[in-house]
Amino acid sequence: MNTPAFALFGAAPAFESPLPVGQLYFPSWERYESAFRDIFERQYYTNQGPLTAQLEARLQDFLGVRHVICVSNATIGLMMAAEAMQLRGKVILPAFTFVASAQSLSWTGLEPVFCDADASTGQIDLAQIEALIDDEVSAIMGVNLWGGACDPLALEALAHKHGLQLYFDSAHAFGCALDDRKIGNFGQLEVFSFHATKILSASEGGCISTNDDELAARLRNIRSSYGAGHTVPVVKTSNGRMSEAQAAIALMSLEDFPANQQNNAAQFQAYAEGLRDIPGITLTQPGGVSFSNYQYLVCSIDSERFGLERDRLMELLKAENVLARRYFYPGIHRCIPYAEKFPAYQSRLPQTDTLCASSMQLPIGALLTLEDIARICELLARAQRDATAIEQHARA
Ligand code: T4K
Repeated sequence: MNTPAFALFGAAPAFESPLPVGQLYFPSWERYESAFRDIFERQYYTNQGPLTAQLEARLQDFLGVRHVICVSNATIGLMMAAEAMQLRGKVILPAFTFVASAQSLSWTGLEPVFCDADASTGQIDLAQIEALIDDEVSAIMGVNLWGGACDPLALEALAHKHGLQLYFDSAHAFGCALDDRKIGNFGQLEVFSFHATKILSASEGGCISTNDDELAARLRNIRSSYGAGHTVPVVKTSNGRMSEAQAAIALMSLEDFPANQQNNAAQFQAYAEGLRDIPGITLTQPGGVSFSNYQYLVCSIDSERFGLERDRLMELLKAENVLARRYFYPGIHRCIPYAEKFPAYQSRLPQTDTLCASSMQLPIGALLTLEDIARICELLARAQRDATAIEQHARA
């Protein structure tokens, strides 16, 4: 049998340099230089400087929300949120999310209660939440995944019915909207990530949005151990301050958001067309929103129909310099410390386990062209056609 013509078996890789997943939209050097020269001239580097204040005002306008509190990253934003909301006992959240969602609870002394995911959307399975509610549960953390949303209106109704607090990890959902309401306006508050891999980037960073004045005041005091805004009683303070350098990058990124969203949408469409006729690959549409940021390109691999296991396919792509990732893997219920602490979840979250075993993210964002996407899709089509030979050679 001929050796399949893939880099895994010695052929030249399809791409000269690695194509990572992650948005990685950054401004030009000239724009950096000018923004950073201003910071240098002001000699004011952090703690609610003029750029951070400007960013908060612009984000409030953009999201249509009363308060935006910028933070140094979304993980600390989630920790601050749990503290400001004065949560107690247990919090329900999906197991199919980034480990930071659950770790924020562990840091604040709360116990995560893991809910299974909907197999087709990846979002929390709303039908399974009610069975998890008991007297110790004080809140639900919805997670808006992959440029889609987890039905925040239904979650609001559910939380209201049971007298629970509700907030959202919206790390993936900046700029998304549900009709005329932007993500950022649901529940008591929402937390966004401005990591470099997100559509709105501060390199590292994030923000909390809320329409609740009291919560906003508490969040501002928790964020800075030496105060910004008027003083309200809070038990714990932290350092979640955003630096002026982060704010400068985020301001430029916010300006670029419309163009970057359009670029993502065009790339997503190109993938949709290129993957449509390949057996065994299903593209996950960002559901639950009327406007998506198309920040992630997620597909699921049916190994029977495709002919290769997801992980073999990723190995093949990596050799071609296409750095596909398996977000999320494993489900949080299988991560330290939760696997040991709560072993009962191992058999209770079958849809999360299936998603972790089958989903794969492909590159989308600043570093790709539509031609690159056509080549990636062509690679995948060829991998599917040559699946038997690939498997035989990989095992040899
Ligand atoms: N909730 C959810 C649902 C989340 O997904 C996340 C984070 C959070 C909460 C917490 O948000 P933050 O505290 O991070 O603000 C990434 C990101 O670190 C993380 O933000 C993200 N979600 C998570 C899903 O993925 P990594 O370790 O996979 O990213 P990293 O740094 O390896 O970057 C991906 C690829 O991009 C690599 O191949 C290298 C490339 N890259 C990356 C950076 C940062 C570059 O070429 N240049 C760069 O500057 O975690």
